[in-house]
Amino acid sequence: MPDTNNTQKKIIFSGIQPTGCFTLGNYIGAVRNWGPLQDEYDCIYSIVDMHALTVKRDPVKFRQQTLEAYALILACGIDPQKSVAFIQSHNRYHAELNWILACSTQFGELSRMTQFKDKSAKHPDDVNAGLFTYPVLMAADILAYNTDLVPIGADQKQHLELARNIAQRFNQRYGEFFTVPEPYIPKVGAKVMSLQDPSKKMSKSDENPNACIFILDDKDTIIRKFKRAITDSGSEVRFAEGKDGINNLMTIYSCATGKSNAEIEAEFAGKGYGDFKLAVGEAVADHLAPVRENFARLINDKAYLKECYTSGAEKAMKISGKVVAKVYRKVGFVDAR
Ligand code: ATP
Ligand code: LTN
Repeated sequence: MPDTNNTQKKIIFSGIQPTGCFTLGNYIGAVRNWGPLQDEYDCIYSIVDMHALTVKRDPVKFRQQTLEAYALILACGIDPQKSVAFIQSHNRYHAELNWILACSTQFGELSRMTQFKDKSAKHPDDVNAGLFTYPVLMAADILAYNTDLVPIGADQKQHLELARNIAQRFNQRYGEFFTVPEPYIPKVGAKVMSLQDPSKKMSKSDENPNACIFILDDKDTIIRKFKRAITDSGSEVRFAEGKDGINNLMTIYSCATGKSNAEIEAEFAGKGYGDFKLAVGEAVADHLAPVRENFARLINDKAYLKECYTSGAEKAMKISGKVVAKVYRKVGFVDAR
């Protein structure tokens, strides 16, 4: 279990919102990289339900989605014995640190966040303060554990940069304290694009169901979605500037099979896009099959899930509680006892 005081290993923190089944983008860009890090680092992974509340949700469905997201990270290879795996709202220190950090964050810097601009344009009827201060809570998630590395997809780079700035500003104001975290972004697959519009990132909340692969989709559905994927008018399977659709499919195929672009080009030389799309669909479906099987087993074992997230929250509170207590002293709050 990670202990910020006496460990040699670097600390990893990452989170994912329980906003529905994970997409292939979430998986390739973030979650599938979490498991392999567990042996080398002290890893802390969270289902960030408080972040998900920035968009209106049906409470019954939201509770179910949070449990499913927790089961999904385990199905994707997070071992709750090796890592701290917990639900964000179970650890009140995130909200406490959020407030302190908000007081070291400028209105102007939050206004520049592209995710805020996109999401407020998408939900003009609910541009709530939580949506605006979302990145401060993300900084609190990360800094509460003195995290060294944060595995994320490319779209979260700006938020991570802000977390670094907040940490540095706090350190300047109150004396060196927070570790300034580094992003950990995969070289291949950091931004998986929509299958229907390869200029847009694949997103859980896309209205077009053919635009994204959900990691629990069955084999037929996966193959059908890839067959319908938008590609350019050419026919050669080759990674090239401007061929966003085929480049995206090659990236996905490479992540599912471990093959390089040169190997993929050789494999499909003389064959058309149709053959390639079918091969991508089959490779992805086979790659995801174990996740689907693990999930089916885990989601029916509510007692086990509860045991895991309860003990995860206990461990998370122990680590972050020490950090937040020190922060309270640093800013000058009177000791409570
Ligand atoms: P929503 O559509 O609900 O806003 P999302 O699909 O963008 O959600 P998040 O929960 O915000 O997913 O992201 C979880 C992780 O997945 C983050 O590290 C994020 O960078 C990564 N991620 C999300 N979409 C992609 C993508 N298309 N390609 C690569 N990584 C991605
Ligand atoms: N904002 C992230 C989710 C998230 C996160 C974090 C990721 C919340 N807190 C801390 C890494 C570290 C997103 O994917 N939208």
